[in-house]
Amino acid sequence: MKAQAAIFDLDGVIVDTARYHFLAWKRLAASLGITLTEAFNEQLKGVGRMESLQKILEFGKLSLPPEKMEELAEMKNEWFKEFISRMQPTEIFPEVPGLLQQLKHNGLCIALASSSKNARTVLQRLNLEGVFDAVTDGNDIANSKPHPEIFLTTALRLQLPPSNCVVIEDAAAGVEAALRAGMKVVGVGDSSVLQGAHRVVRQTKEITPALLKELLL
Ligand code: B16
Ligand code: MG
Repeated sequence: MKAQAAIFDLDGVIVDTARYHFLAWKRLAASLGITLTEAFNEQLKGVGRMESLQKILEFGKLSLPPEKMEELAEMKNEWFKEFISRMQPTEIFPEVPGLLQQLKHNGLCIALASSSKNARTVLQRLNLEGVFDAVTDGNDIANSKPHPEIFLTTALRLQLPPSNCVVIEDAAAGVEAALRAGMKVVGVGDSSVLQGAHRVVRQTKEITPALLKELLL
């Protein structure tokens, strides 16, 4: 059997930290007089911290000097860290531990690829450290999704060609990054947002080893 891997995004796929990112950005935007909508937030998912702030400022037609932007990004990160410091392992989407186990049983490697610089803290909070064969996060890359770097780095770490990898993503930027890396993608969420994904499911619980293996044939 050829070696294959399932590469999971973190925020919004394994746990709903996407909500915490949204709440922290919403609070920051409000402090600047900008109302952040859920629809606009789709553009922030999977995107790095500074790029997200840049998008929010453009949305609010604001331009700020780099030092002020650093300060605001730091403020948002402090609020986000407050949320994750209270996280419990019970917040993992309930079907995820079973799925990871089944995939391993089926001989697949499992990896995590998150744009977040806080990904390792979240894994610790969820008792998921050491579960993945490879972890790549925002500290390991120069270009965040939709650039393919995070997925290509993960494939290199797994010593697998990109064509042997399937990515599970909830963000439009993540789907684009995986496609640019030459991987198969399962989108989790709304198919109108996750355009280009080979398959789209509404929730992580609809993903089975059979579905992933079918895409890797
Ligand atoms: P941080 P993912 C992404 O994580 C989030 O979706 C995105 O909302 C966030 O801005 C980005 O990480 C950077 O996060 O500020 O913690 O470094 O979806 O790729 O797991
Ligand atoms: Mg995500």
